[in-house]
Amino acid sequence: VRMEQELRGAWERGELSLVYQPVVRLSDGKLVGAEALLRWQHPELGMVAPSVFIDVAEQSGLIEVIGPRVLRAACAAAARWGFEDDTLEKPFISVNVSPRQLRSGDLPETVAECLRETGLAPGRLHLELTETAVISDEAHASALLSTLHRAGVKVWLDDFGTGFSGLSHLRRVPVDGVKIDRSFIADMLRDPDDLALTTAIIAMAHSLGITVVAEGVEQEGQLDLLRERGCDLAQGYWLGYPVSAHELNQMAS
Ligand code: G
Ligand code: G
Ligand code: MN
Ligand code: NA
Repeated sequence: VRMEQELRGAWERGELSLVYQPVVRLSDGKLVGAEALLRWQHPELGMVAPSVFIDVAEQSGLIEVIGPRVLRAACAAAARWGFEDDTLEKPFISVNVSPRQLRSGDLPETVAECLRETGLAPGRLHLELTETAVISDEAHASALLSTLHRAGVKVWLDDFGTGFSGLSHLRRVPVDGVKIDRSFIADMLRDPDDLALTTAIIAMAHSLGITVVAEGVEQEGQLDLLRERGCDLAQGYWLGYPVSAHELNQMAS
């Protein structure tokens, strides 16, 4: 309860901020996008882990206030990236959407509003939904995803592989990309099962025309193996830590 009270008003007090982690294309090593990650710097508690406070925000319903603000701030930052140079390929912005935001019904409207206000091209916005949230209510999720697609927004499944949704769900739920969960990437160099799973996800996704992102790449060996297996994009500490919007813009230009 204490944390919930602290979190209420944290945005107004300026304690919440966004950092942006680079996403790199494996074929040429170029930065092609970034994932927005929320940070909470509390005056006494210090840096509170997102895994802790996102959960509190989700349980308490506060996420329905914080979520749209995150979306707006991330779109506003991305709209400025590459602005100085028309010839540059402009990076996409990937924003995490929690299960509760997915269920709440006004997501398409919030998204449309943010795009209108910031002028960000819809195709540059990627929404990251967790695999488990999507498969737990497939009918609702499919309809919602179709609405978002009609608006030109891309949808990615986050933490892919952990929910065992597999091929059948990917066929029924229209997604543009999957992000292979970092637990698989962490062990792929020593655990043949994790390597086999990663390879299978890449092949399966590609057969459906879906882009594959590897998360949590921390070593060069992982990157080499992912490139060899045809993975499209990657992110992780080896490729770049989360940075400010300004720093990301400098990396992109
Ligand atoms: O750095 P990292 O510790 O930021 O993130 C931990 C978890 O918190 C991840 O599962 C990530 O998806 C989630 N997360 C980070 N930022 C946001 C956000 O803005 N909204 C939601 N819903 N989840 C986020
Ligand atoms: O579930 P979500 O993918 O949105 O999680 C993103 C989380 O992963 C963030 O907490 C981010 O800080 C963290 N992260 C990003 N790159 C790495 C990495 O290379 N290794 C580890 N362990 N965590 C990472
Ligand atoms: Mn994510
Ligand atoms: Na993830």
